[in-house]
Amino acid sequence: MSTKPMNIEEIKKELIAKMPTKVARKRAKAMTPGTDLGEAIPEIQANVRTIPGIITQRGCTYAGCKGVVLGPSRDIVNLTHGPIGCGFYSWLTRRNQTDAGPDGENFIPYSFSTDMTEHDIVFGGMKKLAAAIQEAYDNFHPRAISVFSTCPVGLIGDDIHAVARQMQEKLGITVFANSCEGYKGVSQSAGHHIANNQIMKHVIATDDTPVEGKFKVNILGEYNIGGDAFEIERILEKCGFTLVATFSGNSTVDQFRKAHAADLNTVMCHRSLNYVAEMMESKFGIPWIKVNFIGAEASAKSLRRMAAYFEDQELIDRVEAVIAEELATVKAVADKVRPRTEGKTAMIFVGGSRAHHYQELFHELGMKILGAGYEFAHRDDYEGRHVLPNIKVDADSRNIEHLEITADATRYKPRKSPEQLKALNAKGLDFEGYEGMIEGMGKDSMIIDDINHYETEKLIEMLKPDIFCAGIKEKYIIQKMGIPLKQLHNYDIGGPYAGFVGAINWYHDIDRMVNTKVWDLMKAPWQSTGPELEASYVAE
Ligand code: CFM
Repeated sequence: MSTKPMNIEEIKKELIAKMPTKVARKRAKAMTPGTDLGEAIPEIQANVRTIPGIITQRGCTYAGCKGVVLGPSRDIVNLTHGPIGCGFYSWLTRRNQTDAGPDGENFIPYSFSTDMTEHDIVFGGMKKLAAAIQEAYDNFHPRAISVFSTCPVGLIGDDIHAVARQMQEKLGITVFANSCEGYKGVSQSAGHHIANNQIMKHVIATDDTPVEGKFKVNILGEYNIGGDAFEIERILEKCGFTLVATFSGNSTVDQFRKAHAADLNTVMCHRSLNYVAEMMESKFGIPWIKVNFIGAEASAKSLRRMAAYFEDQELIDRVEAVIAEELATVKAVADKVRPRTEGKTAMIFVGGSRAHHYQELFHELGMKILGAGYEFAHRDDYEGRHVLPNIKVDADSRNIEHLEITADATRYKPRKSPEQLKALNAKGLDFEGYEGMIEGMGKDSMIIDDINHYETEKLIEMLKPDIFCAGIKEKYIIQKMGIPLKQLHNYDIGGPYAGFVGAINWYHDIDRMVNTKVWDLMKAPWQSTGPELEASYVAE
């Protein structure tokens, strides 16, 4: 299939044509064309409630807090306080990987839950929670335990923070709780914020042991899906950076405790960890820059920016040598694959950052993005961080605690003077900057926030992309329409896709997916001309 001429306004009209007037008006605000570079960026509606009855791709606040931000830490016992379903469905499905490390501590394969039942809902679950924390401690002797509340816990009012405080005192390890009831925000995005707050309050900077290393960095918002963090760790080590902590792929609680020893915070997923980045800047004086290790060119660019920050010629040279070596291997593969992928088309509707990041990898294959959107990102992830002051704080956002952070009395140490920051800025290091998705996507691309199943099907009917990227909830519906779907949450069984090795993996996987003949041969059940089984109700 080739690129069809598109008129975005017509597509938009068609998408909302059959919706009730009020719904159509609201959905129209969540749709916009992309822009060409340098053009004015249109406003898009984001981070507002999904219209009831619409089948959204979104997840819940508990998912964002437990599943996304804290779940990937390997030596914290992450305990779900709630009925068993929440713990069960957040168990290993995201494919965040871990290396058990020399201490062998790795709780990722377990699912910890208090398994609340009707009895606990009626009489309260605090005793059960205390007993579960004790049991986890007795069995595993973890360094830290983190508790996550699910919807019923919020409804009955269990004081999970009081239980955490009591158990911390009793056990002498870090125990903290997250009030991340699924309904608390409009999506998982609220859960990110809650987790950021609790990590900041209870873990970061609780160990002042010095960290050796010349060029110390943290990675914020990298979760080691399909082994991405392993590849990034490999590259950083080869370049000579010291990785103090990753939030939170393949991480340990000790790393979090010492994270304030880093001299630069690099933000991979802006949506899920921007709060910690900002708070660490205010509290410890650590500047942050946005990076992207999805895409070979993007990885090279990120490494160059990180090296530029440290202003050390030896580091800069070493980074250039690594980039040259790695890109040569990547390019050899890209040259082979590209003739088969050039001109093909893709759509990416996922999450709060990958729908933007993965455009890089498609461009490296010469593919065009017809449509993209986030599930739960905010306007700044679309329009750029400069819109932050103009974003209306509604009741749903106000529902999530905003921590007022001031400089730490003893640990605040600005890493660069204002003059140095200014000089680096002039060299292209935009501190605390993120340009968002819309800029440069092109006028002929469609951007839709919180896309629903109906709009997805309509969009596919109209534009017939060669591949669609989303998640498991969309996968088989879209594949029944004859379009291959690549899961960008858990990568199906693939990955890593980050860094240079990841780019090569991606080229091969996408080549296979867009060039297989199977989708043309396949007929949906209702298109079958073969014998058909018929049945009728006995009661008729
Ligand atoms: Fe950040 Fe993520 Fe994403 Fe996200 Fe997620 Fe994810 Fe995602 Mo699924 S933290 S916003 S809440 S990059 S789990 S690793 S893939 S929706 S685009």
